[in-house]
Amino acid sequence: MDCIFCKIIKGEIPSTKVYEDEFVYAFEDINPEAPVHVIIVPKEHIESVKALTISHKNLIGHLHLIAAEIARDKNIDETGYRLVTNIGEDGGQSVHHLHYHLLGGRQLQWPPG
Ligand code: D5M
Repeated sequence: MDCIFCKIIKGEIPSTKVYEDEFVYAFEDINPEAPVHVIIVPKEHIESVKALTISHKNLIGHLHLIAAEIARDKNIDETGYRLVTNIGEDGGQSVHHLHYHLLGGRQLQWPPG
């Protein structure tokens, strides 16, 4: 499958790994929008939140716990951070493998553009 994040997970495309376990892989965003910008993905190829089924319930809970752990490791959990996933064209999704952006280390603006 021609998916850039599947290739990153398999090590076919280099990445700066932040975290890995059986189900989840996290790496530094190639084009960071904040001092901390980590991409967190399930190893299973899932297109986006809209493709989730009840079978993914534990996986998504696990991924959120890992995101909070990475935020603690990056020392941004006291100041706060954002965990966001883009869905489809209007959502600004450019890579069609479910992923969460963990952003922090500066004051983030709301609403997003
Ligand atoms: O976000 C897709 C994100 O993926 C975007 O912030 C850039 C990042 N990206 C794309 N290719 C790479 C590689 N090769 N390494 C690290 N990060 C990458 P989206 O929500 O789909 O717009």
